[in-house]
Amino acid sequence: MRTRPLMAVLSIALGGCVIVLPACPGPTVTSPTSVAPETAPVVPRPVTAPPPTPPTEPRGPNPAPLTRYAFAVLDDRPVAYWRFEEEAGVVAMDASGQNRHGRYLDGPVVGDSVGTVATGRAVSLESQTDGVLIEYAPWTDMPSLTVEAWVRASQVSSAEGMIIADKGYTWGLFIDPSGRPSFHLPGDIPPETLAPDPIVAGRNYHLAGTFDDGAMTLYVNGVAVSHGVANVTAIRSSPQPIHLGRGVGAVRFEFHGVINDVALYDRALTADAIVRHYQTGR
Ligand SMILES: [Ca+2]
Repeated sequence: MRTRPLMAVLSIALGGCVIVLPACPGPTVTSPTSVAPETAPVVPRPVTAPPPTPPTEPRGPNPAPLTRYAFAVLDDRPVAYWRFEEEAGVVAMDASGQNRHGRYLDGPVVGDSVGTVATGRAVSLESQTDGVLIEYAPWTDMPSLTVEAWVRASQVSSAEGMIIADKGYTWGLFIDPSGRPSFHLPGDIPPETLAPDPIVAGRNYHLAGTFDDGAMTLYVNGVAVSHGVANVTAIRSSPQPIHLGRGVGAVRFEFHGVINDVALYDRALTADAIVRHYQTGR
């Protein structure tokens, strides 16, 4: 009977693995020449390393420093907050820290201003199609709501009215054809709230609309100028995007002028909070 060579026996017993080959699985024997790169001491981080970015800081390639107005908004915990501090690109950063970014449509002029230092740069919308789009997401379905924005319109009257901020067929902050601000649920005529006076072209305004259990209020420069009662007690959910400065499905309702610092909250802010925002940002 022939006897298998010892190496062949080991090879069979170990499934074809030969102990002396470095490619075999099992405990690793490290050659002396590979020690240096593998075991080089870890250099501790310098004590001056910057701390992690707080969650409320805006994310992006060029985050703008927070203004006192931005702090006032963030103190009231918005669900989304677009400051329009970008100077280029197509992303409108959400400063709420929740990454609910928007997208600039059709090349609006970014980096403009409504003229107040507190609110910084803004977005200027003068063509029929420029605006900002925030794609639908479940967070946009809010039974109670506050929407606020700074605006400086370059024209006030229009054929159909001008959208400031709108969630299609759900709610809208609007300038009606005669130039009067409105916060309404689309389709209801007359609108639930409507300012008694038109805005003036070239002037800055802080506008806010609130909805709570069917009660709707429109604020202009911190003053509640119109109250209304909706035919629902909770804003319905709908898979519609939010859009600023224009309609989405057609070239309609285009806003002409500058929009700045649009914030949304999933509840009705108090009158005190809204006047505080106006006073801080004007
Ligand atoms: Ca801004």
